[in-house]
Amino acid sequence: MDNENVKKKVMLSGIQPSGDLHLGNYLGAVKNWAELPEQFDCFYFMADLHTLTVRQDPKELRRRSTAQLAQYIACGLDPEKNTLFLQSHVHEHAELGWILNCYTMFGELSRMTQFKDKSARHTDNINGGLFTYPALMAADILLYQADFVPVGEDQKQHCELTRDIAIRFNNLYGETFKVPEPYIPKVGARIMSLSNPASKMSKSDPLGCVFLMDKPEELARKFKRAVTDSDTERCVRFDPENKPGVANLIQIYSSVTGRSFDEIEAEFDGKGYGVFKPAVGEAVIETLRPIREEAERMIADKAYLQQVYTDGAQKASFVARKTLRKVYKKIGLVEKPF
Ligand code: ATP
Ligand code: LTN
Repeated sequence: MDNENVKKKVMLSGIQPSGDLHLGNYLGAVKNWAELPEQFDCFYFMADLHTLTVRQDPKELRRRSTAQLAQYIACGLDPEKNTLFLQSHVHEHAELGWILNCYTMFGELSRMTQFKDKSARHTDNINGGLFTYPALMAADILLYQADFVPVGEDQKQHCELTRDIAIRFNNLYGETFKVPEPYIPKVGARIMSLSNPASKMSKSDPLGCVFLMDKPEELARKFKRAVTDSDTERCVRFDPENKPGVANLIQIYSSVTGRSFDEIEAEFDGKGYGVFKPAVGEAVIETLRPIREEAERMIADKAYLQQVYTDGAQKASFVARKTLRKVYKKIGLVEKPF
């Protein structure tokens, strides 16, 4: 069989448009995704339904959902090679989500650390969706018979639960779902907050966060202010334990320039933080400039984005529909006559 006829394995992931994409999302996730379509059949979506577990401003959610699509593309996710779509446009997600809720145990959901964290942070809105979120995430994955799910460490628990749900369902009704595996990239960079290098850079902590759409002046300011350490030697050395702020900046510089940690230490030998921090800022500015400019161009071209997410939803629906039909049949729902 030639290569063309070998069915590629399926890769699927999503990011919630609950904030704008940041450098951590890019270096730790989207940049790596862009290299996968040669090898895999890739589905990437904006997890807009998931954002509703926390109260959102409707106007902002709408803006961020399509802006995130523009940023995916600007980061290298070619819509010709990847299926890019909005979760809410493929109604099968919500439908299978409901069904899988009925195959997910209260005890399992109660053990999810993200539920515990988020319910501690939003005590005024501990809603049912926040609790049952992993069943919807399982639906996102299982609808596409995904083999691999590229996620960060914090989502591994949800991926494990997805596997358990798939196995449970398959045991009850026969082979229905592919049991997926988390896909943790070998060189996945974990980027920390510039203001607090002990916690990861995150949309929900905008203070030390470098957004892909930040203008160069803003980026320069953020890197100049980045927390380093009060070490008297003030030397650029990769020592995450004792110098977490500097190590984070070295990691960022290495990710955007491709230079090794040794090369970076040699480059800044004897130069101090006053030279190092602006140099990291400059390298990030040059990396993000074309991404921001391309994303801005697409955000202004609403018709183009609409075309991309329409095509994406159609392709995704085609696959999702097939799985959902199979599930309905297995569990005993009467086939829809129209
Ligand atoms: P939230 O603030 O809602 O937790 P987040 O900004 O931490 O969001 P996620 O939406 O959870 O980001 O993550 C989307 C993808 O980006 C995941 O694959 C995750 O591993 C990756 N990612 C997020 N933050 C970082 C980071 N600081 N370093 C590396 N990768 C990251
Ligand atoms: N829960 C993930 C976002 C997400 C996802 C998915 C990731 C929703 N559905 C399916 C991978 C596969 C998060 O909060 N980062």
